[in-house]
Amino acid sequence: MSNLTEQPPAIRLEKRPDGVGILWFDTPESPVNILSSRFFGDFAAALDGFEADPSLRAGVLASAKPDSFIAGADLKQFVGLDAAQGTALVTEGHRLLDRVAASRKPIVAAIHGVALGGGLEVALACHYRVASEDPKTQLALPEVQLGVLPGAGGTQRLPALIGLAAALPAILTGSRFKARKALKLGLVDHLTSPRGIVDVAARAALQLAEGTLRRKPRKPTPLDRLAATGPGRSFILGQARKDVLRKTRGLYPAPLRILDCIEAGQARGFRAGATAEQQGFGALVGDSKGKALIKLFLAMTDVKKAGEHLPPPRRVSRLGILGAGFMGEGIAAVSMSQNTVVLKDLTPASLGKAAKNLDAGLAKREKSGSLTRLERDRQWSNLVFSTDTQDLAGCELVIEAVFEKLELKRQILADAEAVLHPQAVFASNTSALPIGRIAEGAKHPERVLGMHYFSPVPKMPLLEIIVTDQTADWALSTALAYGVKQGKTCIVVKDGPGFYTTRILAPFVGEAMLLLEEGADIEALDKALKDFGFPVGPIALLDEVGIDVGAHIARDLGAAFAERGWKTSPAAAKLVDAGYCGRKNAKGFYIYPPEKKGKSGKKQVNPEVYGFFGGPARKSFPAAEMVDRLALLMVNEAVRCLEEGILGNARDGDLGAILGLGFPPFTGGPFRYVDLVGAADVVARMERLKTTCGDRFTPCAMLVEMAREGKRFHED
Ligand code: 3H9
Repeated sequence: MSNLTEQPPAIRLEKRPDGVGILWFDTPESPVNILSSRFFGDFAAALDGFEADPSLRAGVLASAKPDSFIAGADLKQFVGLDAAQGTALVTEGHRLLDRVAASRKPIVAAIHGVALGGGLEVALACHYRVASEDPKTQLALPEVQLGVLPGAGGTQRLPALIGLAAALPAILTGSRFKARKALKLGLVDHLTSPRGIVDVAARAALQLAEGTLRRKPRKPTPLDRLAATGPGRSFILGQARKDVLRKTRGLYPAPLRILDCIEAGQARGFRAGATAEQQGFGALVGDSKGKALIKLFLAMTDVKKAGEHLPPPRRVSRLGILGAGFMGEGIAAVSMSQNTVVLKDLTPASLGKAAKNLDAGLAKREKSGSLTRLERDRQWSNLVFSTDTQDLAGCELVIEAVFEKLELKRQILADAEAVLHPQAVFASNTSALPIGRIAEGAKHPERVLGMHYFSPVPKMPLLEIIVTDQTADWALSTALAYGVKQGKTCIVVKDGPGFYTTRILAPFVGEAMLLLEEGADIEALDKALKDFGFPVGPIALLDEVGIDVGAHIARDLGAAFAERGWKTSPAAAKLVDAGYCGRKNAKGFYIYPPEKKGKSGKKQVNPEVYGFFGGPARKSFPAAEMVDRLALLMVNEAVRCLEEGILGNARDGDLGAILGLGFPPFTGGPFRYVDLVGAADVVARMERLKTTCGDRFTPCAMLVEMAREGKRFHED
């Protein structure tokens, strides 16, 4: 296919005097190389030139972009594809990469930077792979996370290269490999420095052409030997299928389809596997679940630009964290790679505990190879442990993570203001206390905002930033930029009871309590919501969050929204009075057996808690009814947040609910869920529940209007 516009081609062939043709990837008008049908056309044309030139004896595929090899297929293009178009796209990719693999002149991939998805598949089709030993170099087939499958030969060539047993987890989880690990797996053949990588690859290509270099075959592992037999292969694939079904509850079609493709290839050869892959890719990319996950990725990328219209952020060279508890320690863990971090607490004992955990975390990362010793030492030396407020002087950003008590937080703010520069930002990591109330007595309320992290901080991707009417744009821009540096997806919301995430979580958990009062069974309720797609059920979640925290929030938000029929069960408060705080004090809805060899045993319902909900006799509720009661309340509250301007747009609402609360990702979030099933359907289901359960199910005005006018929240 030829270039349709005046744009330069995405691939340029450089003919070197030593007989090596370098095919330089350089997707026009994109910061990274991305595969598209246009890219394939340019690639085919460059290959024609390479193959036809007798002076070229070998080839190298390299990127002209800084620090990135190929970021995979163009995800923006995927959004508009139906199944047939998806299959056609990857069939074209297959044809091209089969040509690379079958080339009589050896072709070597020079990988510096990310080689993701189709980008890694391009490298897999080459005859040899050289990678730079650089932290930016990362290799993965992340398609499963996007609800699709590796569609350019990955399900066939990866097992062939690294063995079935190693390939399965890599394709089924999409995990990224650094260069060293990739070498160990046999995914790449040689490591070098980023600087001379193209020359090293060219030398290898010539040696392959001359027959003086051969790929070293991987030493077979016991699992490889098992996979080499028919029954062994069936056993490994059968175990993988069981594992997928257990983890996904059958809700995600991509991993099962991936297993079908691998199985087809293993049983009937590369061609059969490739055909299954092309069909499977089309089916997944055309499906609503695949589309929702792709749009989620695009929304996460898009939201990184949220600060573009704001004044430039202030540089943060010193971050203060007040409170060295679990949250404060987590915030330090995601910040210490950036700058000096002052972790302040009242007692050396709490600082000592945090220091021990942070050190252990660094040691673990060094052991896993994700940190060098030097980097570990550098990050550790960024930490300052202090009991003295004076040490906050010079901090450009301070995040308090102390106990959820309004008076305490106000006092902490006043103490900090006494030593802080007037243009230092003060952030509260509260999950529900209104930021405006915390800032009431502040000397500089314009620099006060909320930075609501989720627990455990290093693992949870969301940061909810809360602004009041007084928060200055420069303060917001500084918090946003810092959140992105911490690797978080940041949404900005307005101040109000529970902000966004806590506000939509409260009726969800509250309804679960009411269902227990009506006689629902704890396990059946948790199972219903997990079968709908939440990662944990509402009751298990309350145990994790803390029943005391939940009761506190239910009381505050229940009071704030009582006039519109919010109903809260008194049971949570009674449980707290009886000493039930959840998992943290080993007294919750569930009994958690002690860990054995780092693994937790199966939790059991604590029968005593039914005493707080009318006794041990339980009733059966239809799963769909339980799901509707909880999930629709959450959806309705989310829409209300948009209606009231707490949320700036539906995109942020979807991101917040999925990344912060585990709303089923394949639905695309509460707003995309409404678009998927239709606002009229949601309103009708809520109206039915209103007649049976009460006014709290009144659909909000915005939902009713959207149902009446057949509108959607998202255009695409
Ligand atoms: C696949 O490959 C299927 C195959 O099997 C089939 C083959 C036929 N598409 O994130 P950033 C853009 S599935 C379109 O802010 P970073 C991104 O939108 C794909 N655009 O930077 C943004 O554009 P803009 C498997 C893409 O440094 C800009 O690049 N691949 C794509 O934090 C910068 O992005 C993946 O899943 C793409 N694939 O992170 C990789 N990738 O400035 C997805 C990037 O106009 N990508 N862009 O808004 C990533 O993980 C990260 O973007 C990356 C850079 C690590 C590359």
